[in-house]
Amino acid sequence: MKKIMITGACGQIGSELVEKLRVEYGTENVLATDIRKPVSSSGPFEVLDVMDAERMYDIANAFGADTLMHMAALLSATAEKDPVFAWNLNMGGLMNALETARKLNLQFFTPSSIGAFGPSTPKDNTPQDTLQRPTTMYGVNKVAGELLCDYYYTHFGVDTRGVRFPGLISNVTPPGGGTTDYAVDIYYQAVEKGHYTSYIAEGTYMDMMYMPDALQAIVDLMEADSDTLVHRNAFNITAMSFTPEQIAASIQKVMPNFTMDYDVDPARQAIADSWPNSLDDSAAKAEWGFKAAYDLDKMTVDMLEKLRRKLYRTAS
Ligand code: AKB
Repeated sequence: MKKIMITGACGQIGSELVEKLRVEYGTENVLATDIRKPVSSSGPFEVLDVMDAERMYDIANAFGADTLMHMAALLSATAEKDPVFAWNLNMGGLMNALETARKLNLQFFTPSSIGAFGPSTPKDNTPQDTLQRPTTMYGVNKVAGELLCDYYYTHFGVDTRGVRFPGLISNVTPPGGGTTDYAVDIYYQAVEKGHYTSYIAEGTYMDMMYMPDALQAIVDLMEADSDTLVHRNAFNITAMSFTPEQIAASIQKVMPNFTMDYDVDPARQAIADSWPNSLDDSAAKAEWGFKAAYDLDKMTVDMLEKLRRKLYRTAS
């Protein structure tokens, strides 16, 4: 039976991951932790600042965890505003989590990102193994994190695993401080205002994925037979790649009156321009059977339906 501890459990991925894992493995077997207390919690919860190595170890030990999923991190746009803090939090938190995993012999997951690539990386069908010279602090953190996880596997035998997530789109917890967040905002604004002003320029391709596919990918990778994994910590995965005008066109199939214009944010556009247009995820498919269920139009239909229900319920 798995006993899973999650850091950053109130964040965009963490909040939904906790619920999914509680369904899969039982509520009492999934311990959520975060620096802030949630308004309500469906199971065990502890307040944890990931910079506090001793408390992280103590909580994992007392819970009897056999798995640690380290999700706490600053995203790309926020990291760029305070790079020193981003380095300290993203790398310090990861180091504390890896040390906890090493000392307690835990299986370990932490996400990398398309942000681990840079302008010199091949942009189309970006290979699994390729040039990684990112120009953002977030990217520097992600590359260092991938290498650190490899190191803990090769030197200490910690069962580290991870994926390079594209932009994640969800109707539950909004993201905070990412470059790909426009692809979430657009659905909220479509439902609330029928119009969206994009901070990402026309023609900018980025990889994306609907949250249910991202959560399933985590479960599948963690359940995969260790012997089949060659890359372990940094699998390219993707479900779709689109531009702002393509996601707008997808929304217009459901809401013909939806309109979009542009007010490009140079800071986030520069980050987007440094990232791939589309990833090659053949290694993830071959090594642990990764498969995404949602393409752009299927995701759009589901997002708009769920958001209409959610926003209507909130308003009433
Ligand atoms: C971000 O935009 O920073 C994240 C990511 C792609 O890692 N969504």
